[in-house]
Amino acid sequence: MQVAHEREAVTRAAPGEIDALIVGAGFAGLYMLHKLRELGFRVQVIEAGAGVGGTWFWNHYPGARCDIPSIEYSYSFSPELEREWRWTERYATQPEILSYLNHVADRFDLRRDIRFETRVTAAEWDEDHARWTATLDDGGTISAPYLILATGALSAPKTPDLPGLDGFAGDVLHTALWSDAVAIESKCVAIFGTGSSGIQVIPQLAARAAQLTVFQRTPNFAVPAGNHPLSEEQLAQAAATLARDREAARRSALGFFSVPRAGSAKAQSPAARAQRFEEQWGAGTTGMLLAYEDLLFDLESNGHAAQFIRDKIAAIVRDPEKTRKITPTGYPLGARRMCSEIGFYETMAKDNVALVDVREDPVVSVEGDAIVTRSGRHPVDVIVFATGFDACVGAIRAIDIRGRDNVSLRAEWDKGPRAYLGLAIAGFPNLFTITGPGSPSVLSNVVLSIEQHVEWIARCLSDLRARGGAIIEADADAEQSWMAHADEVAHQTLFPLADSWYKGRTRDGREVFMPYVGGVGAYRAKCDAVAGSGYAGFTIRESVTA
Ligand code: NA7
Repeated sequence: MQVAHEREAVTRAAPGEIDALIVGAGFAGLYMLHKLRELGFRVQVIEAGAGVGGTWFWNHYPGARCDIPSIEYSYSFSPELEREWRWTERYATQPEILSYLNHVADRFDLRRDIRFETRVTAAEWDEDHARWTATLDDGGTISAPYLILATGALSAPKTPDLPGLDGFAGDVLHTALWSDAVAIESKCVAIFGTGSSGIQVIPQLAARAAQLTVFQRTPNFAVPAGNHPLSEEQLAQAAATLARDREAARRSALGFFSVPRAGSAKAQSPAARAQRFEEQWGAGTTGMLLAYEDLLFDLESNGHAAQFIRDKIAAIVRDPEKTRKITPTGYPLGARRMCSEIGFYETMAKDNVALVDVREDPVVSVEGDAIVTRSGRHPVDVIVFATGFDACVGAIRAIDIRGRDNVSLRAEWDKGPRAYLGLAIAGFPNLFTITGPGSPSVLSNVVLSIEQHVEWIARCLSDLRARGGAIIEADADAEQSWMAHADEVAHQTLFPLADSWYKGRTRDGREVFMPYVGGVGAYRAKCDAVAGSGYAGFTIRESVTA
């Protein structure tokens, strides 16, 4: 009834016009489209890929898999969808997640409002007409009162600028832009990067290549993925408690079903600690971090957990030189993204796998058939970059966004990424960011965080529609206070002690910790309170066209 009533109140846009433009058709864009359409808005999605899925469309390197349990890393908005989809493994592979997203697109008939293989290159706010006009890479433009960036926090790939790379005669791949057409079998392969993607792809490459050379910059902590097929019994058990688990996750710190175990690592005896760590070692990606509730807050406790993992690494890798290079030191466990591994450390121990630490033996140049480091020459046929993303802000910065008075978002974010609640940016009216900087995003179960943002934005647009299509803009002082608060809560944890992609950097070198770590439950309560109060921290103006 409520939806039908809202449909009657649909906007005043002329036939063929749209109310909202969404950029991106990954988890965020698909649900945003569905939600707005359900509320009677006319929506157009622009997607660069040839299909839905966003990061899960592009990231199809061998071994790509989610490191959050599939049942948690899925939509909760439709109980029917939850009932009919059957995950086959605890941690879904990329093909399975992509099938899921394709199923969602079909089930909710989403494709008819998505324009594929089209990229938004620029977007400009027109104050006189209260609309955004986006420029597309096919030369067209499209305009709408509201612009929603569902561009993903990990979707703008980064490639290092190695001297001589252009002259390399072999194949070059990036894990985020994979091509199965490149032959790996019996080749000499080089891989740069040992983050989540590198750690997943390395065992797959080593099994097929004649020789694999891993160029590592910073060693990461990796724990056994603990993956397994999901039995009927396990699925039934999960289904029985799903609604309750989802609700608890929404109110939790990180948005997961599992929560940290009580107690402090440093307060326990070495024997009790070792036993608890052993129990958590096989408990999946977050297992070790959930061993004690103080691990992300107390350096001494954290040190015990870190040492436990270092000992495990040494026992698997054995070769003393490789162990020395691959063992993470100098930053707290969990302060950089925890990686989950299936056979990574065993692979690194193999004879056909070499490890170059580029911090002690830097790359000098790339030649036609080799990578030359200070200490020698490494012949290679294929170079794989597992060098990650311009995280949290890269995909937004890739669009030339101009707000009020033609202010450039890129130039503004050069002074430091900022967004009020990670949802809206002062100076950029009627623009929304899903999982933007200053929201839990990558330091939470991101699907849960996406759903929360989509639902908040949908509520906001409905409220604005009820006011005749009003204009909303974040206030600069509210935004500044929010970012200061986000920084303050980050500094109550150990996260700032590591150099990581969670941090953005300003032009003058200041660090900005981008994800909000004050807890997804507290964050949700804040967002709900803001909306409930009539959007405190925002200015709402009547539309000039009203
Ligand atoms: P990450 O986690 O950003 O990892 C990128 C890796 O590439 C990391 O180890 C980098 O080292 C390394 N890197 C970057 N440049 C170089 C050079 N020049 N030489 C050697 N190594 C380099 O990206 P992923 O794709 O693995 O994972 C991103 C997220 O996607 C992940 O958390 C999942 O949620 C999915 P650095 O640490 O910068 O020293």
